[in-house]
Amino acid sequence: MISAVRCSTEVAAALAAGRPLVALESTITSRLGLPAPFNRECFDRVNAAIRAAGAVPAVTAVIHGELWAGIEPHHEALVLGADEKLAERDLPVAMAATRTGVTTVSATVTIAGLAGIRVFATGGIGGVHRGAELSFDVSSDLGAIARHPVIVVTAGAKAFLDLPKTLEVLETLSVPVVGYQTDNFPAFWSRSSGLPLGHRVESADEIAAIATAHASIGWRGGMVVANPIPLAAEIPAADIAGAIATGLTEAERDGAVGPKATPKILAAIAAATDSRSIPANLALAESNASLAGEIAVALSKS
Ligand code: PSU
Ligand code: MN
Repeated sequence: MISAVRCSTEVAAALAAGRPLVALESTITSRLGLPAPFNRECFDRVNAAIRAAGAVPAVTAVIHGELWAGIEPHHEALVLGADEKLAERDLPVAMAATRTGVTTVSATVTIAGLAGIRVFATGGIGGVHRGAELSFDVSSDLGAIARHPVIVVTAGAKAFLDLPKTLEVLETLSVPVVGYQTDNFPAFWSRSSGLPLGHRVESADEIAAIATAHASIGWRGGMVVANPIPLAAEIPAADIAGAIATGLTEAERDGAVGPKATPKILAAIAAATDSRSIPANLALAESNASLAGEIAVALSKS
């Protein structure tokens, strides 16, 4: 194990024993991702879903300048309450300044890759923002997924992004994208964006086989498993479209650009849907955690 990453007692033991592990990001379970008390509910549900699948959860965070893969129980309040969002490029700065912060998808795949954790569950990855042809706002999540050998389980990408361009950039970066029991790229709150995917898989075993083949051809990058939100929790695309438009307008009005854009848009969409977006967000995160746990178990047997 690389010394730049500290592991919780439980995660260190699981790594040493070759047990299945699933990394988790900490931005979604901070107030930047979900309002209290739903951030704690999300934290508890994703951790429980991974355990129920037979894997060990490894929440990633930066605590007093140290990168952690798996946090100790006494860190939980600090991590749930932290409000500095750290992407991959922020890690060295936060380390040198001994700061505490929550990890985005890009920071999480970095830490998971260093620790040797091969599966990661998030809610929805960042991607190409609408209007990126002018703003150049393309999440560093995409490049990080391409460079770190971690399977990312995600409910597509957040529907306020430009999903066709997000898929194009993933193609440019040679990131495999497979639909889990779906032919279409999911749109976070909705099961389908209507955008077809090239590859569909039916089981965690198939995903493990693809990851193993991927590594065998020397590629040291990750892949995306697109897992649609459970049907019962879905908000149909037509119902969420107005809230997305409101969220984007409010973020623009308030000048929320760069890393501040995503938290602002998510909060505005929650307000515009009378908080209906929140149970959907919790359900998709839990479903992704459960599938990630199954994939980790399948990988540990292969
Ligand atoms: N999905 C959510 N809530 C979130 C995020 C994703 O439901 O808060 C976070 C993730 O941590 C993701 C980040 O990596 O937003 C992307 O931010 P940006 O667009 O600034 O790269
Ligand atoms: Mn950005």
